[in-house]
Amino acid sequence: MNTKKIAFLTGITGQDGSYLAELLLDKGYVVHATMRRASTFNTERIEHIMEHERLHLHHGDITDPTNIMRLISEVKPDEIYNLAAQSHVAVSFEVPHYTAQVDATGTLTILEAMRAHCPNAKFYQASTSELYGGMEYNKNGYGVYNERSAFHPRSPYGVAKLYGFWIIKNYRESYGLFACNGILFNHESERRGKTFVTRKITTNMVQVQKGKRNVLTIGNLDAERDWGHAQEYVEGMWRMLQQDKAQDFILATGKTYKVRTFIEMTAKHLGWEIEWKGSGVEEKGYDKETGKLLVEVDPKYFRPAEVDRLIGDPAKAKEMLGWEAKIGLEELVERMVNYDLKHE
Ligand code: NAP
Ligand code: G4F
Repeated sequence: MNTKKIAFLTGITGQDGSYLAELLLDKGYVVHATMRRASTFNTERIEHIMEHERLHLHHGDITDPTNIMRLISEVKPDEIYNLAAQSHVAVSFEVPHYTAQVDATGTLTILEAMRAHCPNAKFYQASTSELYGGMEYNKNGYGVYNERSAFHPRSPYGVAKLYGFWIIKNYRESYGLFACNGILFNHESERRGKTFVTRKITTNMVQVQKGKRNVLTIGNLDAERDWGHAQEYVEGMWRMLQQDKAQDFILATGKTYKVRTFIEMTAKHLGWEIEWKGSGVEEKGYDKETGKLLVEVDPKYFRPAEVDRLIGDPAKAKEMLGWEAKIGLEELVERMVNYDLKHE
């Protein structure tokens, strides 16, 4: 397929941005993407496509309206993907104001640039299951979230993204812009940042096995997440922009697992069987066979308010986009562990 469409992408150096850039280049797009100036190299995830003839990298920051206005007025994209964010929930409690500038106002800046310079473009906003907050119960326990579920964000990150969600909807309703929210549940990969729980578990446990670290130190073992593979989710983002009408969609697997289950599965791939002893902050995980301490809890990783459980209903995406997650947790863990065994 050779569309010669022009895409404008923020957040290309992140996990999702790197997969999305690959997908768009494969589909024949000309891709203009912003990256931040950093004192060290921040292009590890895109090294393999940096020299691509249809990829154009620009210095950019979505907290700088003049920068975004200028870039969008020059590029005049057909499709805009706003993936840039201060995306770490725990960090958002420490830098709430900055998180709001990037995740809330930054979204508005791009919408305003689109309204002024390319009102017929299509806009994808990286929205999140953090909008829901994991507080909804039904008679069977926790609810499964769909596109009509109520929001109750539990962090400055979630609240900032809620602004992003509503400003997208507002510009759609007010100005007729094609702008849609992808409400994505957690998606991970070999490229996931190493401070998110899944990649922290796989890298740290591999390091323990190689004798480079003593133990995995973790926070809430009982939080539950609906984890898919990021590479599949960027395909869903693209499909949302190929529709005739802008709408919001959930992408999720429809299954949820505890953090402790992710640890147990990682351990299994490394030849260990975890035996848990103690409870609360005293809980520890040992290798059943040797008694070696593998996991301990440190309350410094607890959050001021926690999202206990997330599970999404991807039915609308399946029906209207023909999208569904195929990679289950077992395969996700296996891919991440195998990658980290080679690279850690
Ligand atoms: P990520 O790995 O943390 O990547 C975030 C990207 O945003 C990086 O390229 C980062 O640049 C860039 N960025 C941060 N602040 C910026 C700013 N002020 N101006 C311009 N760029 C900035 O996140 P991800 O996992 O790929 O997630 C992509 C998007 O989806 C984010 O908006 C996230 O909130 C959202 N989301 C993610 C998930 C998930 O499970 N992964 C689920 C739902 C929603 P540097 O490399 O320079 O830091
Ligand atoms: O991996 P996490 O940091 O991801 P979280 O908070 O779910 O946020 C991610 O997914 C969201 C979609 O739902 C995105 F919008 C967001 O940008 C990001 O990509 O934490 C997952 C769970 C939490 O309940 C956390 O308390 O794991 C728990 N956890 C337990 N120990 C830990 C740790 N999380 C981290 N990061 N580090 C720990 O040591």
